[in-house]
Amino acid sequence: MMDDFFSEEEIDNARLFFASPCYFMLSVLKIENLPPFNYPEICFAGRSNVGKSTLINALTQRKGLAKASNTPGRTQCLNYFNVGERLYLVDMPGYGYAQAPKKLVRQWQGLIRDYLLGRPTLKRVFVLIDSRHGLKENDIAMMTMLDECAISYQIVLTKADKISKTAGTQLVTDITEILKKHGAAHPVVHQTSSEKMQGIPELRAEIMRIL
Ligand SMILES: Nc1nc2c(ncn2[C@@H]2O[C@H](COP(=O)(O)OP(=O)(O)OP(=O)(O)O)[C@@H](O)[C@H]2O)c(=O)[nH]1
Ligand SMILES: [Mg+2]
Repeated sequence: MMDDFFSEEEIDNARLFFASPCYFMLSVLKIENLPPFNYPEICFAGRSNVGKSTLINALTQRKGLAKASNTPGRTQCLNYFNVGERLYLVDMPGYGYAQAPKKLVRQWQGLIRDYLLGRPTLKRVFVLIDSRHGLKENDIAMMTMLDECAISYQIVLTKADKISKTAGTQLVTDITEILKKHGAAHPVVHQTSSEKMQGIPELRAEIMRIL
C-alpha cells in the first residue's frame, strides 16, 4: 500500500473521530504547567501566520476553537486542545515574526525546546509551510532541531488555494527531495487548504494512523 493512500474507510473513521467533542484545555507559558502524559499529542509548528490555528479549526470543524488572526504572533503559548478525550492537538507559537521583542523570542525558543525534549507522548510535529513561500531558513532550522531531538515530523503545506495546481505539485517534489537529508522527517508531504477544506480529510486520516 502506498504511504500516502488513504482508504475510504480510514477517511470516514477519521471524520467520525474528529466530530467527537473537542475543547480548548489550557494555555501553557511555563514548562511545569504542561498537562500529564495522558493522551498522545500532535503539535503544529510553523512560521507566524502560516495557518496553524486555522488548520486546527479546519480539522475539528470548529471555527473559533483556536484563535486565528491576521495579526502575526497571535498565538504566544502552547495551546492544548482535547479531541474526544483521546488526543491532544497542540498549537505552537509561530516563529520568524520579525517584530517580536527579542526577550519574548528567547522565551518562546526555550519553551519550545523544553517542550520538544520533554514530551514522550508527542507523536508527531506537523511543520506547516505556506504554499506561496516554500521552505525558509527558519523552517530548515526548526526541522534540524527536530532531527537533533529525534522527533518525528511531517511537512504540511497550507493555503494551497493561493497557488496553481502545477506550482503545488512542483513544491511537493522539491520539498520531498530536501526531506531525504532530514533523518526524522516523514517522507509524505500533505497539501492543504483550510479555506477550501482541501486535504483536510486526508490529514485527519494521517493523524489516526499515528495514534
Ligand atoms: N487563503 C487561505 N488563507 C488561510 C488559510 N489558512 C489560514 N489562512 C489565513 O492566514 C492567516 C493566519 O492564520 P492563523 O491560523 O492565525 O496563523 P497562525 O500560524 O496560527 O499564526 P500565529 O498564531 O501568529 O503563529 C489568517 O488570516 C487566516 O485566515 C488557507 O488555507 N487559505
Ligand atoms: Mg496561531
